[in-house]
Amino acid sequence: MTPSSAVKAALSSQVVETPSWAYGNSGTRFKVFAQAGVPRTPQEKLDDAARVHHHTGVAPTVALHIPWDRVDDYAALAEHARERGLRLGAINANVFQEDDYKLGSVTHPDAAVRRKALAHLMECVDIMDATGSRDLKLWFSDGTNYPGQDDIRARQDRLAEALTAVYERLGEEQRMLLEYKLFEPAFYMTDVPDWGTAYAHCLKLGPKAQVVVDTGHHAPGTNIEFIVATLLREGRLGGFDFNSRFYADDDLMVGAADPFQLFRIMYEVVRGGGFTSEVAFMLDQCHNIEPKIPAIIRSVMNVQEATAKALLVDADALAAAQRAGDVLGANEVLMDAYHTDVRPLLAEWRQERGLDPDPVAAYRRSGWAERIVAERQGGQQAGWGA
Ligand code: AOS
Ligand code: ZN
Ligand code: ZN
Repeated sequence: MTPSSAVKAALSSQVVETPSWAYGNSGTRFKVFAQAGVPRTPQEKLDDAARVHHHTGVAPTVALHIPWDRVDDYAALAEHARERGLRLGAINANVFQEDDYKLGSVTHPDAAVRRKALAHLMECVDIMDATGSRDLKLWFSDGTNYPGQDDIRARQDRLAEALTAVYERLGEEQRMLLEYKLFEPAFYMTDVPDWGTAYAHCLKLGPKAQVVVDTGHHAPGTNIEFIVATLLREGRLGGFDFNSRFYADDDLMVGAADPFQLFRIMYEVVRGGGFTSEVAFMLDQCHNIEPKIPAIIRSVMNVQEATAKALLVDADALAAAQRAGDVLGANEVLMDAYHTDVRPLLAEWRQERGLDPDPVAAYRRSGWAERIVAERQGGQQAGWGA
């Protein structure tokens, strides 16, 4: 197996980006359960994110969502982050929460609505200029509920037109991450339903357009690691929205339902050379019933554990077994790494960095949870079930 020193060195280069909305109250379409002490402002979300980074050492960036994190002065917000050892990460656009978008946003049949949606996307790029964010993350709820409701091809043309306009507005170092999702809220046809559609648009746009894989956005049984391997081969994997699902887009803690799937995904990332800053490892989760900050710490640790196991895979032994057609041997090499308990290695890795070996326990002891409950009244809702 790969020596643990090499695994530890590789782990040091990993960054897991946490989403601002995971710190706020969230729920399902049935109920939002408010928690005591949740942030009231984008600044307070960053304060909580700083605790996650403080205890894990690998979460220095935070994704924002506009308008949920709207402020007057984005440069000042970036400074607030910097003062806490953080950077602002992806800017998530929102063209799904207004009445005008009932029939779509950038694919809407009415040009006036399309113009409004495009203006919001452009505003998000302006915000990126102010925050220094590299990535614009686009998820469109656009789609139709009934056959014949709108023209599938015309909607693709409208989508391409909007994406082209945004792409042309991007700065040299900025990227567009296009996220696909099989269904919901549209139930008959979604305009960006799968990686193939996202990839086709990105390919036409150019190299700054990349696909983002949200692990909760596929049909049951989909081989997500194959998609990851393919996108990496094509140089179009911009990042992940990590979360876990049992049924649909559950947005549960990553690795909760299927830690083996997470390992297989991370193995393809390692195998495909995707373990670089070009691939953004973002979380897209909501913590409706569990305490938020420790849940986010756990999620970051779950990503790290899957990564450590993937890094442990003995590449030479695996390649030799594959060349020899040794089906069982090859599978065993992979499973050996998966079954390794990497928790002691990660505890060591943390201690070497002056971190507590048990981040969740350290957070519980820190008194932060009690402090925010005492100091914050009337926490902010994340925005929707996300
Ligand atoms: C929606 O299902 C998506 O997963 C999004 O990534 C969404 O845009 C994000 O949760 C916040 O905007
Ligand atoms: Zn997502
Ligand atoms: Zn989602």
